[in-house]
Amino acid sequence: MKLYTYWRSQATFRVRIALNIKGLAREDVVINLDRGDQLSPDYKAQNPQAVLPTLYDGDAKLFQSLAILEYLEEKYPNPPILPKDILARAWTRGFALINIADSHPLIVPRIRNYLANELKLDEAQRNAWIQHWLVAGLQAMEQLLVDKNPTGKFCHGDTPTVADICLMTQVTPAQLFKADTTPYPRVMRIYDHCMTIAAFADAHPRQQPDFPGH
Ligand SMILES: N[C@@H](CCC(=O)N[C@@H](CS)C(=O)NCC(=O)O)C(=O)O
Repeated sequence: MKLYTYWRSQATFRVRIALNIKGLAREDVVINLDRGDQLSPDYKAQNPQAVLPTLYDGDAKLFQSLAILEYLEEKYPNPPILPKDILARAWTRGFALINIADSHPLIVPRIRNYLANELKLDEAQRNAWIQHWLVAGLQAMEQLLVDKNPTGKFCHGDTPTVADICLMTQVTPAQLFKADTTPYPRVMRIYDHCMTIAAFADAHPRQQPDFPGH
């Protein structure tokens, strides 16, 4: 498989974790978001939305991280990243969408650039925006865990699911943008546990070869 990636792309981080869990090898092609490489004609020809990730499984092109996670689950079902029970599947998908659909889209580079260049918000105002939406997601996740699974090592059951993958990609930007994570102990316990698992730790932004300083 070939993955278009960048070290701090959270959407790509989700896919890296899923590929690792399923034991699928990949070749990385780095698209430097800080340089705006996603806007190059070459990359836009592959991904007209000009966003990461894009994944090739052989000749088949896949885009949008949630669609990619679902594809991987359907084509490579073992080990699974969705529970068997349909209500549990709906819960884990719902949990994941807090990050994928409602929180992360508000903090991506094109939004941050719009806030800076069009709305003329200064850095402090932009950081307040980012922290606000990240914390809103963390609060919702924490409350869902209080209600459903207050002591678990994973969001659901004894093995990682898409919920844990998306919990990771809620916490890492919160840490990157220095939001306070201490009010979310259940979220952070699961984050810490996932980071003891190679599939998660190896996919972490800091472990990527293109992480600055490597
Ligand atoms: N909903 C998309 C998000 C795609 C996205 O916004 N990716 C970010 C990196 S995490 C990106 O490439 N942004 C480029 C930009 O905003 O200009 C997914 O989950 O795949």
